[in-house]
Amino acid sequence: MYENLIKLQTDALAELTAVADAEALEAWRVRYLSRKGGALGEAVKTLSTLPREERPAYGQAANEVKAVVEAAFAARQEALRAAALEAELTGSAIDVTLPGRAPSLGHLHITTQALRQLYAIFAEMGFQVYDAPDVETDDYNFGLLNIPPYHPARDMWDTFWVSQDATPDPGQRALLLRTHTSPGQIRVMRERCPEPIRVVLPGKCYRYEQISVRSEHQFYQMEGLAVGKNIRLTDLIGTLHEFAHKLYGGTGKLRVRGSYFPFTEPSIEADVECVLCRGKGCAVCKYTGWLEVAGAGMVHPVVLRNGGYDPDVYSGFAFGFGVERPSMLKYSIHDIRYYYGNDLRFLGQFG
Ligand code: FA5
Repeated sequence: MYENLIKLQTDALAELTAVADAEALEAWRVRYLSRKGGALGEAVKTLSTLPREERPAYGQAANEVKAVVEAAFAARQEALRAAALEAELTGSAIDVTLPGRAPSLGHLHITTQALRQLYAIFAEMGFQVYDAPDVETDDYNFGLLNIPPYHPARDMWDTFWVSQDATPDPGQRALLLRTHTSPGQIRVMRERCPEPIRVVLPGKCYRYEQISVRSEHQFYQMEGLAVGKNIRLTDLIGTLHEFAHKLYGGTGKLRVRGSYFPFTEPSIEADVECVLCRGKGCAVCKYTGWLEVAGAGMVHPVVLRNGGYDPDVYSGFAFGFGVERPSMLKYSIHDIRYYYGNDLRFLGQFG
C-alpha cells in the first residue's frame, strides 16, 4: 500500500468524526473530495510521476481509498441530517393537548336584528312584509305621492339622482335612490288593488344630507300601510300604540301631534314617553319627556287613487319610521355613524 494514500484515508476519517454540523461537513468535503484541489484528487495526480509498472496498483489503491472516504462522507451526511430533523421535531413540539383557538363566528348586524324584531311585532298584528326597489323613478318617490315637480315639499327630502333623462315626461323617467320607503305604498297598491292591504315595507333609504350623530346618508326605514273599507284614524293610533308598547315596553304611553306630509291627510307625528327617564325629562329627550317615533297619517285621496283605489269607497293609513334610531335609544348609542362604519369592536357588542 502507498503511504500517502493510507495517511490521507486515516486523516480524512479522523477529521470526519469530528465534523458536527453541515457547515463543517461542507468544508471537509472541499478539503478532501473537491475536484479542484481536493486532497484525494491531488493524490491521484501523482500517478503520472510513478514508474509505468507501478501505476495500475497505485490507481487501484487510490480508487479503494476514494470509495472508503466517499462512503464515510455519505454516512456522516445522513447522520447529521437525521440529527437535525430530530432536534427540530423535539425542539418545536406541538402540544396537541392544549385547547384550540375557537374561530370567531359572525352574527347578524344590529340593524338586521332590529328589523327582525319589528317584523315579529307587526306580524302579530297581521302585517305582511313587502319588498320594494331601492332605485326608484321620480314619479314613484314624489309625483304619485302627491309631490309634483317643483313642489316645495320636495325640499323635505334631499335627493341622490341616478339619471335625469330628458324625456317628454321627466317625472316619469328620472331615476333616483329612494329618499323614503313611501314609494312602496304605490307599488303594493297597484299590485293588490282592489284587495285589502296590511303590509310593512322595510328598506334602505338615501338622502343627500349632512352626516351627523343622528343622520346618515344611508339608513333604514320601515313603512306601514293598511288599505280597506272603514279604516280610521283610531285604527292608526291603536296600531302605533301597540307597536310602541311592544318595542319600548313599560307603559308605552303614546301621544300624537298634528303634522304635515303631502301623501297623508290628516298627518300626524307620534311620540312615546321617553324610555330612559320615563317622562321626567333627560338629555336624550331634550327634557321634554317624549321621543318622536313615527310620521303617519290617513292615506291622501290622491295617493289612494294613484294606487288604483277609489277614495270614496276605500280608506287607509300609513306610517313610517327610522330603524336605527329606536335601537340607538335601546342601547344608548349616541352616534348613528357607528352602524355602518364596519368597526368590529362596535358591531361585536351586539352578537
Ligand atoms: C318620511 O320619510 C315619511 N315618508 C314618513 C311617513 C310615512 C309619513 C308614511 C307619513 C306616512 P321623515 O323624513 O320624517 O318622514 O323620516 C322618517 C324617519 O326616518 C325619521 O323620523 C327618522 O327616524 C328617519 N330618518 C330620516 N332621515 C334620516 C337620516 N338622515 N338618518 C337616519 N334616520 C333618518
